Amino acid sequence: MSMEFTENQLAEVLKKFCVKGSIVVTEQLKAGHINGTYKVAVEHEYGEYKVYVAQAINTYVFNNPVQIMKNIDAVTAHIKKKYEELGESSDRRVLDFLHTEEGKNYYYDSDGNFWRVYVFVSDSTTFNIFDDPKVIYNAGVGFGRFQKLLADFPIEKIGVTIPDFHNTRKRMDDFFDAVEKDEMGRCKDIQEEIEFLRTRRKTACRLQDMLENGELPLRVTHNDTKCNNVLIDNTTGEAICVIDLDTMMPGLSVFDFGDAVRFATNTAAEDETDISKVSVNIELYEQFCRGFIGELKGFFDSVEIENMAWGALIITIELASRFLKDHIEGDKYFRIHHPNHNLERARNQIALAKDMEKKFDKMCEIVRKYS
Ligand code: GN1
Ligand code: MG
Repeated sequence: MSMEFTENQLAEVLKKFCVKGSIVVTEQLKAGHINGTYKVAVEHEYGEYKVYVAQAINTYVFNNPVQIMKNIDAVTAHIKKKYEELGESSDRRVLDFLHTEEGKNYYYDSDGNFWRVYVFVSDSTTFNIFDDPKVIYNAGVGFGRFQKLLADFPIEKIGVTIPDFHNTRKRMDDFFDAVEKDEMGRCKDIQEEIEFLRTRRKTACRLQDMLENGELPLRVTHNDTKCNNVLIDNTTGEAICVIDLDTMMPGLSVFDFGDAVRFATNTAAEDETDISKVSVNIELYEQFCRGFIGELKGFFDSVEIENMAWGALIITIELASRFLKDHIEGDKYFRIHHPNHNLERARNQIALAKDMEKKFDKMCEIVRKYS
């Protein structure tokens, strides 16, 4: 589905969310692979400027967007309350969603697009590549604090927005079903990658098995902790606020840890095609552990601690399978910017998983050091 919109469409959306004034700058934010995201600066009366983020939800991926907005409402209200209880300001530290005249935090436009708008957090940046140990430490603290703030959020109050999102057994089954069907005839050229996933299929189920056996606890988790989902303060370099709350669901803490590690400790971008550049930067990994696990000292069960590094490896294998499946099926899920983009992403994740396998003992040791 197209996630490109014109300035006129954005103006109509902002009007619905009661924003008065005229758009002066529009910038499409392209880091996410799913939703359509625009940063819009508006000039209000008396020359005052305000910046918003308008997002069209990809309803091919999220077929119950109203549930997403309900979850977001509950989660952001909870975080605000927590800061109040701590006697701290929640200003800039939690996303502030606008409401329509009817009091809703979403709006369906005349073409059926599902929109939401929030206030852009001023003086903040997101990183797609991490090279500064301080910043990655702070990102770890940011995700850790987020988990802590939600520790007493009632799990039954959060609805499932994508069923089986990190059910890796199902992900693997779906992948091999797609290989079987081979609807675009692309499998003949990717035998090596398919073989890699075949040999890791059993490993990939480890944490799902543990969840089903009751060995790992279900928690309220973010499930998409790519480190570009934590806003970093331009001045202090500290984490301000966690964003992209669409996949907030009951899940495994080890995957929140793992997905952050997968993205931020990669020495190359997620779609770098020169895979000799792809590896886990252990120094950055250590800083993330120090931030995330250090912030949550005493919070995790010992089984979770023992399985953190597994979370990183398995989420990387899972994402490789998701990118490759989408390539096999004709790129319907992840937005691509050129042909074979999903294949390139999958190869990158496979290289990363292989490097994690090599460094696995060290990765476990570092987690233990900070727990
Ligand atoms: C997607 O939208 P974005 O880029 O934050 C995906 C994640 C993947 C990620 C890989 C809902 O996240 O699961 O890990 O791409 N989100 C969804 O870059 O599928
Ligand atoms: Mg996302």
